[in-house]
Amino acid sequence: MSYRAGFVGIIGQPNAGKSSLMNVFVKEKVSIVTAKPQTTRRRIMGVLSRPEAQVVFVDSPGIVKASKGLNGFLAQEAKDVIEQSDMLLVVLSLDERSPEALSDVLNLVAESKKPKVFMIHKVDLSQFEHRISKIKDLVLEKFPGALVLNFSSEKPDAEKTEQVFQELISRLPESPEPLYDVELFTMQTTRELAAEMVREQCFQELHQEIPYSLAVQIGKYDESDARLHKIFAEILVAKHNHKAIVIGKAGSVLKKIGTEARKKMEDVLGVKVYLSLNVSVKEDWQENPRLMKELGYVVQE
Ligand SMILES: Nc1nc2c(ncn2[C@@H]2O[C@H](COP(=O)(O)OP(=O)(O)OP(=O)(O)O)[C@@H](O)[C@H]2O)c(=O)[nH]1
Ligand SMILES: [Mg+2]
Repeated sequence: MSYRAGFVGIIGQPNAGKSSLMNVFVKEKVSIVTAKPQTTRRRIMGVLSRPEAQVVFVDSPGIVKASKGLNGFLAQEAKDVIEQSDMLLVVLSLDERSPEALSDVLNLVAESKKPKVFMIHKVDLSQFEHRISKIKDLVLEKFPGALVLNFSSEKPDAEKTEQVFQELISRLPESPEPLYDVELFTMQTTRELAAEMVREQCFQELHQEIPYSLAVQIGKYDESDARLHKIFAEILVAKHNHKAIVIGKAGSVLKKIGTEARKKMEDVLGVKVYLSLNVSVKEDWQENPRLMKELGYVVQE
């Protein structure tokens, strides 16, 4: 078989396990994962290179309906991933209670003629086993003859993973060479990875609307000592009263976020990390196109 390479857009509802799935295939923690929906905010690429093929997974924000603000950006980002990928991996989770949410995903991908593989995800959740055939019927009704695979990223099985991989590469275009350096597993810079690790920890430690309305920016990133990266990160919150909550009593919450994020960075970056965190208020940044742009959530004005 000739060499193949291309972009596989991972599309699904919020919390369907898209980022977890990509991390399983890439065998690295490329994209952050939390129990809360809307964790992923922009496309994240993860690369799997093998002698016969290179698969560039493109993780995307879960599908939401919105046209403005941060949610508008998330919706647009998912649409752009559909448009710019060579094929789609459509993730339908067993723990999604709403049939409408599944239909929304199917309707959105139906607008694209690109090759598609459907995946019923989280099949380790045996209490929802009865939903497997229902979801499969829903897919086949709309996409007769489509390939529908079952998968669990929580308990990935090597044989199943290989099967999915083979199904994906058989639908990718032939390519004279890899698209990216075969040593790379993500296109994110260390700064971007570090910011995401802080955001992941914020999602884990904070509740209600706070994680959804914060952003993380890396100020200084000092790698002059190759064994100890010094990282200065700013957590931007949207409201004055959020600042005290993120800091916590005597700084306890911020300290926990910092300690855990630092450990994750050390794991992923493979170096010791000194992490300094600061919290500041940028009022309602997620409604403000200029501030959103500054934070990397690029929006058309
Ligand atoms: N039981 C089970 N849980 C899973 C599986 N895959 C992911 N999860 C959990 O589902 C939750 C959401 O996972 P993510 O990978 O962040 O989901 P996502 O689709 O990227 O979510 P957004 O980025 O918010 O759209 C996390 O708590 C994961 O641990 C799976 O195969 N089985
Ligand atoms: Mg995600």
